[in-house]
Amino acid sequence: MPTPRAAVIHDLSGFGRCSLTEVIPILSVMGVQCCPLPTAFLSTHTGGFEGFTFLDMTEELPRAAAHWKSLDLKFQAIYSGFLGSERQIDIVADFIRDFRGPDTLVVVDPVMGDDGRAYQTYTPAMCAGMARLAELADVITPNLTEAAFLLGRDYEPCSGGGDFQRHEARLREMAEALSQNGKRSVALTGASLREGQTGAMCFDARTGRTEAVQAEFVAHPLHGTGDIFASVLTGGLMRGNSLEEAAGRAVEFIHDCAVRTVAQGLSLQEGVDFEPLLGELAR
Ligand code: PXL
Repeated sequence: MPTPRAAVIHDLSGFGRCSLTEVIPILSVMGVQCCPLPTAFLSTHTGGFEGFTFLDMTEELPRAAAHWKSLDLKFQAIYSGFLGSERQIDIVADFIRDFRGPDTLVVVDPVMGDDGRAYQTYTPAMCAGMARLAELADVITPNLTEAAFLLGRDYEPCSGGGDFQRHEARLREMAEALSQNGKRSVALTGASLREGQTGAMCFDARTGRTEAVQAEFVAHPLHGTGDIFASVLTGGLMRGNSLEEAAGRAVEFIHDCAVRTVAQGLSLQEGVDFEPLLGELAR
């Protein structure tokens, strides 16, 4: 069988482990050929570093896409993440329309923010555009902040309150609302159903079912886990896993990486120390 191929539209941040520095090794070890279209080159990610450089690649994206079109390249998956400008919303939407085949899996990770706030480089217009882009997806992977932005609701964190029954009902309702009447699958990340656990609330458009996937988690914020989640999920779906299986794998992998990272006492900005554990994903 030929190696399946994914076009990945995400940024390249030199230091701090996120986006393409996570997506490429993860997809590769899962047996997927990753073809990156970098939306921007940054010296570091934007979460907690000051003075990072930012090279906007907006002009380059349609040029690279046109070249790929002239080569008649086909992709089994198109996966988008962090975008570098408002104009990139339409460019990525055009890319999806141009390259999507009948069996292409389109994953939009609507990267916009965390902890109730947009990332430094995201404008309100970009966030509104991300909601339009997400409409083209088969699967979306928002965190709770991004889900609130997409639904036009106030952000409500999972922690606190202690009423986990209410949390669970709320997370289920959010995942289903994000599916737009069951049209697309949703893996809502950062969904905690019990103290000391976190994971994802998944609505699977194929089955119409909503299921939670959880793992025990050390209470410690880590950078770049959302990109790992969406990458492992995409790799799993491309291998034929169900949404729940693929999300389960992603949550388990992040759990193992988080334990390792916390044990080493790495700073939050350095991201998740995932490289030594990549072999787990090869199986
Ligand atoms: O992990 C999401 C992400 C991706 N890319 C860049 C970021 C962030 C989050 O801060 O800054 C550049």
